[in-house]
Amino acid sequence: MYTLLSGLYKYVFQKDEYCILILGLDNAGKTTFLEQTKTKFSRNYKGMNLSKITTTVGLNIGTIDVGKARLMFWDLGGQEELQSLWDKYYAESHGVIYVIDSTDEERLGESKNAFEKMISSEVLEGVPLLVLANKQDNENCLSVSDIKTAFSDCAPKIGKRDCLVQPCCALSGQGVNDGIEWMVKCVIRNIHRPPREKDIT
Ligand SMILES: Nc1nc2c(ncn2[C@@H]2O[C@H](COP(=O)(O)OP(=O)(O)OP(=O)(O)O)[C@@H](O)[C@H]2O)c(=O)[nH]1
Ligand SMILES: [Mg+2]
Repeated sequence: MYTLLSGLYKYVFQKDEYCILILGLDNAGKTTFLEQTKTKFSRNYKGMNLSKITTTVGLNIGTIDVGKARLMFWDLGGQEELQSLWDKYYAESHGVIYVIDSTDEERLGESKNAFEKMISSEVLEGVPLLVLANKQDNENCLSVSDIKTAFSDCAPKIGKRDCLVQPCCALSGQGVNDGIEWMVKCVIRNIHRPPREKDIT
């Protein structure tokens, strides 16, 4: 009886856990996005004042539950000297959210280089990629289509893995739900894909 009840309890309440990396250049809006995500998806989370967020040295961690999935986020610092730490987390990750500052055309090339280096890692092969075109509240920002064009030569390296470029405003929360829901769907699908299919992609 105990076994039956504990099995039922686990079936109903146990979550499948997925680790999601949040990467991108410094000032892209990664920590703001994480805070906004926690506020939107955690019932009792009292969000911090977004204007008080300062540059990340090291990492921020956050967890949310979406249905039967538990997402554990690792938001890493994006400054140049911290980017060398990103790959230490690749082996553990089930998904990557890459944040781009759509108002910073000057650093778009730098962001593309960091993105290209990240997706070139064999360890991340097949892992779903959510690219956030952040700061869409600025009327002079680059559009999703501008960003896709600027990143177009990354396409062969992205290969067949799931990839979505999502317009977003981390400050207001616009695009956050859509992005997270897409990521949940993809990580679940990816983990249940037969290994042979994963090898091919
Ligand atoms: N206008 C606007 N500003 C934003 C948005 N998202 C973030 N910011 C601002 O961008 C700045 C940097 O945000 P952070 O979240 O600290 O950026 P980060 O990517 O975590 O930076 P590092 O920790 O240094 O890697 C802050 O001043 C934010 O308020 C957005 O959607 N719109
Ligand atoms: Mg940060």
